[in-house]
Amino acid sequence: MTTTIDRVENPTVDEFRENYLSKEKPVIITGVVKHWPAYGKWNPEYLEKTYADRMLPITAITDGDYCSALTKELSVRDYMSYLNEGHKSNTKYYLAEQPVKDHLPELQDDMIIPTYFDEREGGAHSVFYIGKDNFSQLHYHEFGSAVCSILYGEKNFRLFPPSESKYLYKYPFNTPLSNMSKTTSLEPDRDEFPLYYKAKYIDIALKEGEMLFIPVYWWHSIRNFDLNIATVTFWGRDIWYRHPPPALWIDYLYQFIRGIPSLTKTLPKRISNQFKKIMS
Ligand SMILES: O=C(O)CCC(=O)C(=O)O
Repeated sequence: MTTTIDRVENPTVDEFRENYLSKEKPVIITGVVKHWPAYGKWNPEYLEKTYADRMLPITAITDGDYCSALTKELSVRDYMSYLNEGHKSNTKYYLAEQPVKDHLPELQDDMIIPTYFDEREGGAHSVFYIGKDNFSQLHYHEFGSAVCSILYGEKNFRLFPPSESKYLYKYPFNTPLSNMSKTTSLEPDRDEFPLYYKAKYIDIALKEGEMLFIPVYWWHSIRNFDLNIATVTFWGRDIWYRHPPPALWIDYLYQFIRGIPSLTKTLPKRISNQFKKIMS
């Protein structure tokens, strides 16, 4: 079942915090990214011309399964030709989730970190994505909020509220993939994943110059059709950010209980280190 999302032009920090951040409600923000130096500058020709020989880690995703993806190094030139040529293979190359400051630090100042969030939300870091004709597997962020900003082209998001978690075939909590769904497409097999088709979702075509606020615990998967360039800025801390939504409580309780044995092993050492520090 599809639901809708607000599209708001340049909201003030107070409007954003009151209407969206505090309610953990996604929104499309317009009129902000268009003022970044990156807007109108970051495009495939510019990147290829300026950084042709720069090597980038490219993720190779087979059959939409992000969880078992491999990484290989390609130059900007080779990656752009791969995208331009168009390939029919089940393995798709994707420049995904790479820190801008590590790979193209010259571009770091072209982005403006929005002031909607502050240090209570944790530190911010930005990564970039350049892709075409591929899919990013359904997942949520448990450590904080994120915004996705489109500098070139268009990206298609499917967002599911946290309340729909029961339909989304989450990997179990005792695995490193516990924030991911086992589904690997927008239309997973109906016999294998029947509940998926009961979930409410929002489909969004996020356009050039727009920014999407993705609240903590909201599930999202992404379909890229034509070539696009985007950044995602994450805020977060290394600990759980807000209490998990009721739909995930049982899973989180299970994870907590499983963690107790390792906590009892490390706790005495931590206390004794602290004690030594105080006494020295
Ligand atoms: O754009 C993508 O492919 C993935 C973005 C994403 O999943 C995220 O922002 O967490």
